[in-house]
Formats: sequence, structure tokens, C-alpha cells
Amino acid sequence: MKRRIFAAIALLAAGAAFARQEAGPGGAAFGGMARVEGGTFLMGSCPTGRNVEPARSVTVSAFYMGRLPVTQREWAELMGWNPSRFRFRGGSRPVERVSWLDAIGFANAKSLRAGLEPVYAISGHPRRGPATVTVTWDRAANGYRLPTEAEWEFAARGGIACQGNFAFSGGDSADEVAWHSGNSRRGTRDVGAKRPNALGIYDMSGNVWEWVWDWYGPYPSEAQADPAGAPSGYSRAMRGGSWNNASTLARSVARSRRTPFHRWDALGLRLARSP
Ligand SMILES: [Ca+2]
Repeated sequence: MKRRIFAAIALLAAGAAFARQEAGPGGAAFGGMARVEGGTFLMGSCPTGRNVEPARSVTVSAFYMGRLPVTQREWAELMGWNPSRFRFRGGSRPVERVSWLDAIGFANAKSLRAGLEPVYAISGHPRRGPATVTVTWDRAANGYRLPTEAEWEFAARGGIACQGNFAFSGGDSADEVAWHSGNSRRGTRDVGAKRPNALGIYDMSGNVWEWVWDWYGPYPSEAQADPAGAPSGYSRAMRGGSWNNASTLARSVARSRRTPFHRWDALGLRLARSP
């Protein structure tokens, strides 16, 4: 009898977990992530506006991309604190005011929670000076991570099926797919409320900027496979524009950067995983 009750409870719990995962726009397999098949695209080329030069051929291997930016609810539940300026507007707003290093720590914490291998090794501490901090990425580890800049742009453009078709992630009209300074009413907005792109990924354009792995640097002109940015640098790249920026910065090709210690109420993250 006891065993039967236990089995019933276990089934209920599994059902609840399944329902949680399937509910809402972030649902579906692989923890709310979309599979992005590998392919080759012209990174930096925008058919309806200015290119980011030099636009060049980039090949990206298959990966998984979070359908939604990390929310305040997810962050607070895992980390025990919510740094967001807009925390009083509900847990479905994207988390912001997280540094690149905070984002790295979140990815590792989420991997450990899920029984996966942490992807990042972190040494040094910002309090002992920024130069003491180094982060290395173990590409063989199966845990959560930040996307590379190339992965971000490839996913934003809808992957191999829809490459380069739109200025923004999911369309040519910023208002249909993105929260930007012209329509956000001066703040973040609940994730998943605008139309997704062809891969079922939301909010890449606008809402909050998203940290990516790469050190920011000029694009090389030659073709690349799975590029991961400059070998070293001063700033990390971020993508997608935000509630606080004009829609031109929400274009799929637009780039910007901040130091890895910078926290800002228009800057959050989205997680990726290798298959
Ligand atoms: Ca975004």
C-alpha cells in the first residue's frame, strides 16, 4: 500500500514537472529550448539595412537555444536573489542588472541543479581586481552556457531555413516582434508576449540585451567555423537591443558591448546548450 501511494505521488510529481515544462511559450523538449540545426550564413549581412562589416561566411554547429530570456523568477529561484530594477513588476519580466560574470555563475548553477557538467571554470575574484578573473569554457561539458555571438545571430535570423530574411528576429516590423524604446513604456516587459521567430524563439530583438560568450572585437574577413570571438579583450559582446534603445539596435545583426562586470537595467541573458 505504502509503495503504491509512493508510486502515485511520484507519478503526480512527474506529471506536474512535465506540465510545467510544457506550459507557456517556453515549453517543449530540452527544458524550453529550441534546437537550432547547424548551417552556414552570411553573418553581419542585413538585406533590409546596413550590414555590419565585414559580413562573412560563418558555419555554426547544431545547438539548443533558450526560447525565452532568463526571467526574474528563474534567476531568484536558483540564485536566491533578484538584482532586477523592475523586480516589482513580476517574475515574468526578464532578469536584468546581471553582469557577464553573474551570467556565467548562473549557467553553472543551473547545470549543477540539473545534474549536468558545469561548462565554465572561473578563477580569481573581481574584488581582487578585474585582471585576476579568468573564465574558461569547456566545450566538451554538457551543461548550460551563454551562446556565442555567431550562434545568437544565427538563431535570431531563424537558423538555416530563414537566414537573412528579416531585419529583426522574426520579422521586418520591430513593433511586431520587439519591445524597444518606442513601444515599451520605459521598462522591461513580460517575456514571450511578442511574436516568436521561425524557430519559436521569443524576445531576441528587444526587451533586454543579452550577453553572449565572446570577447568583443572587429570581425575577421575570412570565413569561420564556430567562431567564439576575440582571444582576449576588454568587453564582452551583447546582442538584441532593449526596452531602452531605438529599434535599430534590435536588428539581428546589431552589436554592442560592456565590460564583464557591468550591470545595467536593460541587459540580461539567454542560455544555450550543446547537443
Ligand atoms: Ca532580447
